[in-house]
Amino acid sequence: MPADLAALTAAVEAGDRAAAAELTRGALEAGEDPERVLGAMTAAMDAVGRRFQDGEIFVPEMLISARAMKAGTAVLEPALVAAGVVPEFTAVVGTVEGDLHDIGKNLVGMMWRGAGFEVVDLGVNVPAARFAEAAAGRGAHIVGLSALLTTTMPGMRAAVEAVRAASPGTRVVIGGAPTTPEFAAQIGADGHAPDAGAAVDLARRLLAR
Ligand code: B12
Repeated sequence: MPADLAALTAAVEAGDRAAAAELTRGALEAGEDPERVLGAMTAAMDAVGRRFQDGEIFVPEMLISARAMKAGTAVLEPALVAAGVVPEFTAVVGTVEGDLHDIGKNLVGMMWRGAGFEVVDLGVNVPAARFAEAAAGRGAHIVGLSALLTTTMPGMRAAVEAVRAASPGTRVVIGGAPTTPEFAAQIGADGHAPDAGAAVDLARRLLAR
């Protein structure tokens, strides 16, 4: 039912958790294809990411939309599993060793989930070897490293090297306030994104076949 899906997109964009869950339930009960229901929510997160990049909205609004999407996907998940819809890409995210900042990393993880990726979140203070283990063990297509401290940025180089050694085909991208595209190039990462919206574009670009 297209009208319901448009309402679902609007609910996620507005960050209305209850409506997102209810409209997801309604769409499924009406026999809507779970993949199209997911697409309606992904479209909302794409719009949110663009508005964030354009400076129209800020972190709190993005978090609220991401939570609404989470409420919808919680309802949708059993239907997706039953329909055999598997995420096309697996991503590993984490904040590098010595660094406890996780708000930005969480946003990137949420936006990647919103883009339909399976996201394995390793948390904060993650040693290089743990990124490598997870990338190889989960067959990750992409690894996202976050650092907010200049003192923990060197840990990104170690993590890039460890992932490359364990899992040569995996893309590695970095972000966090002190990082730059130049630093990403220096440490051999595949890319850098300044915010969570751009992280979606970057991942899609790198993983495009
Ligand atoms: C909140 C905060 C904290 C909280 C963290 C809580 C938490 N759960 O994360 C607490 C209080 C714990 C904290 C502690 C410390 N902090 Co602090 N903290 C901040 C603060 C104010 C905000 C960070 C934040 O969440 N920003 C909002 C998010 C959304 O933005 P973001 O993280 O940059 O993420 C975006 C992008 O960078 C990008 N991104 C982020 N990660 C990734 C990853 C990938 C793969 C990609 C593609 C993109 C991407 O996308 C995100 C979303 O758009 C910053 C100041 C600032 N303005 O950055 C200082 C700041 C980072 N902290 C700082 C410092 C010094 C510390 C402490 C050392 C303080 C102390 N003396 O104890 C400790 C260190 C603790 C540790 N070992 O990590 C300094 C760092 C200075 C430096 N150059 O190294 C800053 C810059 C403050 C300052 N101006 O001095 N901090």
